[in-house]
Amino acid sequence: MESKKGNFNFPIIIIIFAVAIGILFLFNTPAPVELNVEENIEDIEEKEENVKEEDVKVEEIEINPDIPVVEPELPEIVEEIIQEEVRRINEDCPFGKELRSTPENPMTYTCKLITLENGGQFGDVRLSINNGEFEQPEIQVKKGTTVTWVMRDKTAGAGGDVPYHQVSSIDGLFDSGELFVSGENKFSYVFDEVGEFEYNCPPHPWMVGKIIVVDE
Ligand SMILES: [Cu+2]
Repeated sequence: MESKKGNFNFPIIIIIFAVAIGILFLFNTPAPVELNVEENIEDIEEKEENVKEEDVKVEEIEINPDIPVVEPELPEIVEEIIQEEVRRINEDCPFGKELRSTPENPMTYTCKLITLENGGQFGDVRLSINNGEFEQPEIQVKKGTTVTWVMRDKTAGAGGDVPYHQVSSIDGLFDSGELFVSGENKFSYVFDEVGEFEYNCPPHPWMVGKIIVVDE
């Protein structure tokens, strides 16, 4: 019985050894899933390092005052087109122009308004005085034209200034006296001689104008 028992136990011991070795082998071999996790962690760490490097670069650009900011310039040909347009506008508006620059159309303009009394049949030209200036400071008219200045400046007299404007010929040919915004607010003069006739507003020396009279 003993020998049989010994013979019977030997293969069982071999099997137990084999199982034990197998278990040890399994425990020593890392699972494929664990390997992938380690690789993923390394990838994430690398990406984080890249992101940190980019952040540092952006901060350097923001705080570095030595890097010049280059403003875009208009191409030379565009500048020439604009200057040509300005010349054309000046020719179109012999009595002056008002430029209005808008983002949609940078060259919008209107010619300054000179209204002709009686539809212009009698050659009468009406000019306005407003906003502390002669609004049509230089005009050209035909001989025999009546020019009428209309005082429209409601702000005259503000800040201790005089409450009127005046149309006074430099050569002493005409003088409107004090023109107030209400009451007698017009002054007319007939230009019967060819020539250039300058005038100003005595209380406001910066207000100047000129009437150029030409032959019919
Ligand atoms: Cu004045």
